[in-house]
Amino acid sequence: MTTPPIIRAQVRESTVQLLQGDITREETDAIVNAANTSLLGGGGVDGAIHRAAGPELLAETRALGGCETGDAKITKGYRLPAKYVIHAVGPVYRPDDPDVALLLASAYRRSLEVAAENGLTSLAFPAISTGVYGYPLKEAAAIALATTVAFLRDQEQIRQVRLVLYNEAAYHAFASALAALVHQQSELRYL
Ligand code: AR6
Repeated sequence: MTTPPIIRAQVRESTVQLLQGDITREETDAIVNAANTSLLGGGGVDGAIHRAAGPELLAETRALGGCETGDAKITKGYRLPAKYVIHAVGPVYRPDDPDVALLLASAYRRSLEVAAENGLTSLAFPAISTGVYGYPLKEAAAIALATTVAFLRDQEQIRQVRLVLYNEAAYHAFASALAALVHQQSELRYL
């Protein structure tokens, strides 16, 4: 099985990249964790990040006192190639509840804000809430990309955002959502 190509788009001075891969290998300044409100670890990408970072990560997250859904908190990356981990809490998907879309957008926006506040220039996101939390990929991809592009349009600090999709279905959902956004927004173009 071959990995599909990296898709790149530009908004002002920043690039958005879509790729298939394992986020624990990313060398961006920070990787974002799809955490839960306890910040004490779990399965999915959260488990993979804690395993790759080592036990010091849990020692630091224990001291943070949890995190609200839709918010994000930063720690060091320990044994990861990334210097920092931004722990974001997405919503558990509930059909017909309009709050879930706002909370998912907030998890992306807060992660970007925390990265910018800490002077970082690059970060990598997984597809937050699309695993255990059950958010449909197509809707989650549209929210993730619209929120990221809107944030990048209004600032100069963050230069690169990578969406690291674990499987081909997620990669294709994000590729389609990006194509729709490029079509709608004149400031966003493929590289
Ligand atoms: N790299 C990139 N993406 C990954 C990786 C990886 N190594 N591993 C899984 N994914 P999930 P959620 C993808 O379930 O839905 C945890 O127990 C996965 O394919 O990790 O936000 C937490 O502690 C999916 O597309 O997170 C919470 O309790 C995406 O990451 C809860 O799960 C998110 O899937 C959070 O649920």
